[in-house]
Amino acid sequence: GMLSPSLMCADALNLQSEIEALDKLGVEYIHLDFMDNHFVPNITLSADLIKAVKSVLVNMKRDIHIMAYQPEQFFDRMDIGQGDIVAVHYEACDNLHEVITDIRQRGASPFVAISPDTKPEVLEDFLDEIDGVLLMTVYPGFAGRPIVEGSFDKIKAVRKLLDSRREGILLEVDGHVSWDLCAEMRACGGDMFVAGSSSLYQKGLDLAEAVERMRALIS
Ligand code: S6P
Ligand code: MG
Repeated sequence: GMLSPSLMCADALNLQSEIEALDKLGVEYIHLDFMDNHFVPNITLSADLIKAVKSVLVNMKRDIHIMAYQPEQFFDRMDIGQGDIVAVHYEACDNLHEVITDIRQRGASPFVAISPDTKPEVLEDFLDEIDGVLLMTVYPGFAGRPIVEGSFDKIKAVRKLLDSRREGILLEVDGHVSWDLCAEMRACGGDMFVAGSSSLYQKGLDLAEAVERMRALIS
């Protein structure tokens, strides 16, 4: 599986060095949470910051998770383009097909995100147009939340749905991907794992060692 450490869990006063360290360790993605204090009751990284991240990346790719209504209004400000993953919420868009097309036309990879109370079947209409699904295993808005009950079964159900359509649609698991749970999440069929306060960003860990340990668990 691939790693996508969550920047909102990194040291907010040292974001550049945190990003560069992950990039040097060969981490695949940097997970960038954008919130509008409306779709979810919080604000984290700004669109300008998400744009600025681009300038320090070498091999790592942006994995942008937009928890906002009308996500398309932020695409220009984030400078969405080639190499980016952009996940927009099913619950936040009433024109989801158009939003997906917009992401694709910018050269980026569209993902659809679903919150814990949303059934996997809603994805069926979009599977031919997207490169992946972001499955929330906590209620979105905050780091450090407990896993939602039934999440393992939901990962399996989404995996089955994706595979029944075609090979290669990615399944990203976001929320409480902890040391204890990540291997099981991988076994259930996850491809990409958002690592936050319940794993890589626990206090006092050496980042290189933590990345190695996490890689072994999700391999
Ligand atoms: C939550 C956000 C997530 C968090 C992640 C943090 O709204 O979408 O990406 O950053 O869940 O990880 P943890 O281990 O604290 O849940
Ligand atoms: Mg996220």
